[in-house]
Amino acid sequence: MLMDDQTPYVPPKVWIWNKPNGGHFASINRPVAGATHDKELPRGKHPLQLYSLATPNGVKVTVMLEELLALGNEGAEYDAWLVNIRDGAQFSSGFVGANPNSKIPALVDCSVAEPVRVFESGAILLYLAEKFGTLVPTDPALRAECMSWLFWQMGSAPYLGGGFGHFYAYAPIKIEYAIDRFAMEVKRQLDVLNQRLAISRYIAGDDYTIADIAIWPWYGGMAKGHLYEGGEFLQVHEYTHVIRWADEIAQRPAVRRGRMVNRVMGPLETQLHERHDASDFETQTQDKLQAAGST
Ligand SMILES: N[C@@H](CCC(=O)N[C@@H](CS)C(=O)NCC(=O)O)C(=O)O
Repeated sequence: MLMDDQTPYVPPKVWIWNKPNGGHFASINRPVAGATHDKELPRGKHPLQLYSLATPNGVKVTVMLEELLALGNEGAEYDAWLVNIRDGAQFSSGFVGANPNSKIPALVDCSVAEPVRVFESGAILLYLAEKFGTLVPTDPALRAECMSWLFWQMGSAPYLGGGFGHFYAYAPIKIEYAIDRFAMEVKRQLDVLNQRLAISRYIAGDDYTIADIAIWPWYGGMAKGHLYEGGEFLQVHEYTHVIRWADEIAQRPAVRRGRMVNRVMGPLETQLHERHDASDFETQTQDKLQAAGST
């Protein structure tokens, strides 16, 4: 690869963080972990406290919580607090306490005597599925299939987001080698899903599970051309079974609600910055539309 001055880059013996890299998230990337500032996390009235943002990883959890509520689990009532990662809110002392890895989503279960923190979206889905005894099969073979796809998603999505998305959409220079490498891998992953969904209604079998909830925001979003404006580039219309599955899931009322929570981009009627009550879906979005109309 050639740098701007056309000099081939030769890595030094020791990497030093001495310049901004110009990438989309350059201002929040650091090579060290831990808090940058003291700030406690807010806490609301519900058993579950979620600190998140409506990225694909965040949406997994809000969809899960809305599905649990739709199934009648009152204990799944939650406050969803907005963590604006572009402002570095993931580096507050409170957030680092909930997730030492400083990435949304993070959940704190306050329904137990000693609040339990859970981070990593896959771990949160599994924690909630086990807590409420639903959306994960109990039959060992079906459970193994569900777990396999859940962990497949957790291992695969970094190639889609951190690999393809980063180099195709966010990197300040277009590097053919990197884009080729990750476009190839993401197309292969989409084909894995397409072949699976050709023979199975849902990812883990006949029933909708946390495997669907984990995979849909990433690969459903990609197959529908919603991510990185990369739909045409990757010819995602070819993955017809993924599209059939993505469309079906998108129609679920809980999914429609869940994808709105902690959303700060897109049409105003799709944004619910914070969720503290089921009625917020109507009242807050109406308030926003009215405020926009009156300006
Ligand atoms: N493996 C993690 C990934 C979480 C993640 O990458 N979160 C991103 C947003 S999608 C984030 O918080 N980035 C902020 C940062 O990197 O500083 C999970 O699934 O929870």
